[in-house]
Amino acid sequence: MIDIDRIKEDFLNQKEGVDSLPALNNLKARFLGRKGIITEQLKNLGSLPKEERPLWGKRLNELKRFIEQEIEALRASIIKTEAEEALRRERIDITLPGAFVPPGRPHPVTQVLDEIVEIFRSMGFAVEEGPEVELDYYNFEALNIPKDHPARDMQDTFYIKTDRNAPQRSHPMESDVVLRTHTSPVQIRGMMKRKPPFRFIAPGKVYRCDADISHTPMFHQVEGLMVGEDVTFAHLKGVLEYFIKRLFGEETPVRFRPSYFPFTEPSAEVDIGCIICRGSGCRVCKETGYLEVLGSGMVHPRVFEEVGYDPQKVRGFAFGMGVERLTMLRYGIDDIRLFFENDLRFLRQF
Ligand code: 2NM
Repeated sequence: MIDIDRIKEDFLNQKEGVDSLPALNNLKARFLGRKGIITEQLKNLGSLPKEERPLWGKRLNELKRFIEQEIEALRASIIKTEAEEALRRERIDITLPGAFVPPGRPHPVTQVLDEIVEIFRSMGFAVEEGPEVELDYYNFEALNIPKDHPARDMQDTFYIKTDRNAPQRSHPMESDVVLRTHTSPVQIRGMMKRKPPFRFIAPGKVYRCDADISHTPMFHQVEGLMVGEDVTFAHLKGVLEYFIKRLFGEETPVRFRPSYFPFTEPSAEVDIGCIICRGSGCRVCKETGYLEVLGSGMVHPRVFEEVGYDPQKVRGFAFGMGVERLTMLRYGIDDIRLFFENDLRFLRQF
C-alpha cells in the first residue's frame, strides 16, 4: 500500500511557503530528487506483489507528472514576480542632475582652414574638392612637372600599387596612381570642367613621403586659382596681400620674392614679417626677419594648353599654402607633431 493521497497532500502543503527559486529547488529535491519521496517509492515497487505493481506504478507516475507540472508552473510565476520587482526597484530617478558632457571644438588646423576658406569666399572664390587618390597625369603631368623632376621621386610621393599596374610595370615609380602631393590636381580638374572667367580654391589633405620630425605624411593645403582675360600679377598681389592681412592682422608686413615653380611663370613666394622677432632676426626666421607663408605665380601657358585654354587669350594666377605651417605661425607652435598627438591639454588651448 502506498498512500498516494498523503504524498500529494504533503506536497501541496510544503508548496505553500515556497516563494524563491532556492526554496523551489529544495522542494523539487525532496519529492523528485535522487533520494526524493517519489523516487524512493518507485524503487520500492519491486517489493510489492507482482499483480499490484502496474496499478501502483501508474498512480505513482501520474503523481510524479502532477508534481513536475506544479513545480514548473511555480517556477515561472516566481521568475515573473522577481522580474517585476527588479523593474520596480530599477525605476530611473529623473530628478537626478545629468552627467556633464564637456563640449568639443574643431581642431586648431580645422579652425585656421575654416578661416582661410572664409576669407577667400568673401572675395568671391568658390570652393572645389577632388580625389585624394589621383592619377599621375593630374598630379604631375598636366602641371608641367617633368618625369625627372625631384618631386616625383619615391622619397616624396606615395605611389599606389594597382592591379592594372602590376602585370606590365616592374618598378613602383612607374605606377600611374598616387596619393596627391598637392591640391593642384583639383585645379586642373576644375579648369577642365569650367570656362573662364572664374576663381576658386581647393582645400584638403595632401600626402608626402618625407621622413623627418618637421614633416608629417599627411597635411593640409589650400590652393587657389583665378583665371580670366585680364587677370594680372597685380591681382595676385592684391588678393594675397588682403588675405595675409585678414589672417595675420592689418599691420603684418608682406613681401613678394621671386621664385620658381614648374606650373607658374613668373613665380613668387610670399613672406610675412617674422611673428616671433617682429623683423629684428631670430632662429625661427633664420635672421632674415621674414617667414615664407605661401607660393604663387602666373599660371604657365603649358598648363593652360593642357586644360584646353588658349594661353594667348586667358591668363591667371595661382597660389598654394600649407595649413599646418600657417597654424603654427599664427599661434607660435614650434612642433608640427603636436597637431597629430590629440593631447587634450594641447587641443583645449584653441
Ligand atoms: C603653389 C604655388 C604656385 C598652383 C598652380 C596651379 C595650377 F593648377 F593652376 F596650375 N594650382 N596651384 C600653385 C602655384 C601652387 O603652391 C605652393
